[in-house]
Amino acid sequence: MAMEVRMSEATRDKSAQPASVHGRASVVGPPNRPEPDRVPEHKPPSGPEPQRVAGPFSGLLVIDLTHVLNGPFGTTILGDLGARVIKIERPGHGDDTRTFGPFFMGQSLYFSFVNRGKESIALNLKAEADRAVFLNMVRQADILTENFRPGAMDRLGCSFGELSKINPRLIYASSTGFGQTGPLRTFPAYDTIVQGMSSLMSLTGFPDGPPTRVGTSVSDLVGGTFMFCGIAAALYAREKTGVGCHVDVSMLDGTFCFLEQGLMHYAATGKPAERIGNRHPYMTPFDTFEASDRQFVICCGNDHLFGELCKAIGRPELTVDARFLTDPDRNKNAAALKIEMEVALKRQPAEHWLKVIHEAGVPVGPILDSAEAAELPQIKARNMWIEAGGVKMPGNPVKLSGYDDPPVRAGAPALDQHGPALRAEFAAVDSAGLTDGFHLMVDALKLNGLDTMYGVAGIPVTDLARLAQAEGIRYVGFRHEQSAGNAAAIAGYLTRKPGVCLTVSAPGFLNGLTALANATTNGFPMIQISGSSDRAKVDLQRGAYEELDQMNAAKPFAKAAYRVDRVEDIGLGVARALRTALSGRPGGVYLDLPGSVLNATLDGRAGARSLIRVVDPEPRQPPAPEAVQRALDLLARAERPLIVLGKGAAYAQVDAGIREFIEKTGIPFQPMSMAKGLLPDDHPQSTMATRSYALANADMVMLVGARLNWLLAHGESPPWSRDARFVQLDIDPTEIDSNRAIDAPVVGDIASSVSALLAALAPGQIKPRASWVEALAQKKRHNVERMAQHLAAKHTPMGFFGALGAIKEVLADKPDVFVVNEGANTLDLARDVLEMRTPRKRIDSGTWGVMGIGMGYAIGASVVSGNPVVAIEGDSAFGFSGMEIETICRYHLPIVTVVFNNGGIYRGDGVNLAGGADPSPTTLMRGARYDKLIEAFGGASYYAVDPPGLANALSAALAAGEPALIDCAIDPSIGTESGHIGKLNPRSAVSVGPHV
Ligand code: TPW
Ligand code: MG
Repeated sequence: MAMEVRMSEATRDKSAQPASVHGRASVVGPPNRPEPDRVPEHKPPSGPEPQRVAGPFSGLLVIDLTHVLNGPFGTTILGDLGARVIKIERPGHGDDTRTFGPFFMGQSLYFSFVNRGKESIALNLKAEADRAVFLNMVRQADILTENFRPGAMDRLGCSFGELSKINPRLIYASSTGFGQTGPLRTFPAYDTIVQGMSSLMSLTGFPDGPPTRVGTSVSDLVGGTFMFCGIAAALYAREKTGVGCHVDVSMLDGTFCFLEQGLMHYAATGKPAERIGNRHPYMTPFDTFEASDRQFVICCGNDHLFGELCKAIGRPELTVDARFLTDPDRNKNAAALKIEMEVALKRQPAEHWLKVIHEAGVPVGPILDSAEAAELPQIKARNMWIEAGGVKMPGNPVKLSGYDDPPVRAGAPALDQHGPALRAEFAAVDSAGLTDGFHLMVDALKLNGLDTMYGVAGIPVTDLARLAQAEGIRYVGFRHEQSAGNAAAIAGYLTRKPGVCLTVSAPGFLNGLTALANATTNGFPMIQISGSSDRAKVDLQRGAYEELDQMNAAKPFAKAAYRVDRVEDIGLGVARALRTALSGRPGGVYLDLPGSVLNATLDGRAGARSLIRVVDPEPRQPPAPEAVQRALDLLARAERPLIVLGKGAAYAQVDAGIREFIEKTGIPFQPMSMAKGLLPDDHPQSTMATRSYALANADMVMLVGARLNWLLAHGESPPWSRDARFVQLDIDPTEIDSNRAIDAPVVGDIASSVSALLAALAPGQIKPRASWVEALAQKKRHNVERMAQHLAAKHTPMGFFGALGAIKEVLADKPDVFVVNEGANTLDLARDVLEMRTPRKRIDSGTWGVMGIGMGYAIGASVVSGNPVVAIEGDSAFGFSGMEIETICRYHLPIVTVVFNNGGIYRGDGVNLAGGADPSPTTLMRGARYDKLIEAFGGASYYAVDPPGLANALSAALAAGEPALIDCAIDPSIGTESGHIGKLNPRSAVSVGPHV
């Protein structure tokens, strides 16, 4: 105590905190300020994590199953001394203390104080895949700690006996309330229970007050401390014996042996000791004393010091007082002595006495509150009030010469923060510590958050699909690879994470390749992973099973094609595929995996090291400031500006920014098909209902993530004005001037470009002419009225408009429903009729106008979102992927397929010009009942012949939330050949007979 005071004064001048320790006012430097009544998500600090500290325990691996306080306190010391501590927590909830206050910077300080520097993984030890990871950790661990009630670990099959079988060197430490043996072994224990039961509570407090709990959870902490001691001892023993042992410590044992004189008294007299306040039972004066302002402590251990003390406080006569001559005398008359001393002490403040008594050589010390203690220069000098993860907390109490004791340490982890990395590191290895290509592939995907796979199983990827599913990747098995690929592609579009499609060699690969090519064309991130045959045979064309040079076949159809030729390159292959698929303009990447690589083995640790977690796979690419300025200057000069929103704008997921730009500038906008809903279709600035007028008359066009390809007539006149000028926002510089001169290219990712435009936009800088806005509005009113008439048509058989009018009504109050759409008339008319209100809910044939995407897209959208899907399919379009309704039923997906059944491609009344029995090239089966198909798989079937019937069927199907198919009988004679793009359809110059 005396030393402490001297140190605090000696360091006062040098200290950045100009503090005396004796007054609250001197306490500077903010403590962690609690944020009351909130249970926030634990946010780990950003920035690089401080490295684990090197210490005497560096190299030791601790699996920490402890929770709450006692065990975590002990394992924190292990970590402070260099051990690597992996905290295993319950999935979803984690350590109970994560929800305990006080909170600071989004973290529970209760949790952070005793879990700093640890790694966290959420594992369910009852689930096979998690258990495999756990057992692999056990195989490699030095120490396992747990503080469950005895029996709990046994029930999990994780007793010391069981685990030491797979790792005899394992030190297994159990820290419990009452220990592994004895009648109370399974009793629940909390600190206060143990303080009471150990008698500590009866020894604490003043004689005239009730038994009192010590002001911290000392019984808990004692358990953790002794656990640490036990582990240290067991480590030393293991050096000699080569085997680990079971460390069994208890809070009660630990507290009991801390009772010191409480038990001495009982041992000597047979009577319990009594609580005596702050006094020492055998030394006097050794107590708290009252100065004029506050209490402080004097500890006087012998007669000589007593003499010095009396002189120092100006009461030398007390030394000759018969009541106080010897220590036993003073013990007997402690109360009287205290009164005599306080007569003097109360005349001066504590600060005065601390100095005077200390100078007399008598141990003396202040009584600080916790804020003062934390700011004590001595605490600082010893690195005992450190920073970890941005919060203040007590440091490492065990100092060792030759080892660093840094004042800034790694913080406590968020729940499962290190889960993906740890799962990869402790990937399944066999008993010889080997892993293989299958496992590495699964681990590489999981490490990068690729958690779903769409595919068709078979040689050589069956085990890959099986293992992926076992390891927690969702595997969705399809009937045809093209649909699996389409599902992966749309998943990529919706989530900005590449969708993964798994195919078998040669034919399966080729089936999937269509989807990969389509994804690339549409800018959807996707990875097709395909097994392939033995390279040695394929390359010499020796006729291998499913022989095909797949990588080279894929190249022209994908953004990139890679092959993994060595098992140790799997991590690299996945990393390259992921980054290529996502960065720049997203697209499809092919990854070739020869069967021989999948079943090649590798040392488990080397395998784990070979995996790569891709950092920032989709880096922002902000546009040049001058490009942004040029675009704004140009737009400011426009009289009749128009914004065209493309799929790229929808993909960017900067919906609010795009809306803000459009609304701030007042520029009318035209959404491309899949950008519908980015702003609601009924937005006053939408030109949906007056597209041709808008295109023909705009004098300035701003393309946002929309390419000037065939879908926009290559920017040519007509439909565009010859004099229109163009601004184009695109990630890919080669899109600029691809069809027409672009006056202001803004090359960058859409998110960055939109925010740069918003930041540079001056209020009122851009303003379309009122006459332009009014002309558009007028045209719109006219067209909307005309459309309403079409939609109200209730012919039987139904026309397209009648059917779509019914669907439009049912979907009007269901903005979360995805609309998937393909066909010719079915596609074109549904696009115009069905209003979209939320972004990325309309998915259709896209850039290629491809048929066959319907069921795959519907399944992908449903799997990633869980939302209901309505797939509106031409009868021809449906046929391309119709078998996937079995997939839909097998996975119970809430997808309602509506087949617009007009008996053919475009229409159902085609004529065989040869007059033979065969149907015409555009004819499909008359009167087919597609609803019967889904009955085979237990789905709900409906047959609708008029708009009210269709509306009822759709409402019922959506309400059920189950797979359903509605066959919708459409007049076979009203379709237009090629729908809205008939002009792209070459017609024979020499008549081939009557056209319909
Ligand atoms: C992979 C050519 C464009 S539209 C269409 C075909 C076959 C079908 C139109 O008939 P549907 O619609 O679906 O019954 P509707 O309402 O007009 O009767 N193969 C592929 N993609 C395309 N685009 C085609 C063929 C095509
Ligand atoms: Mg049709």
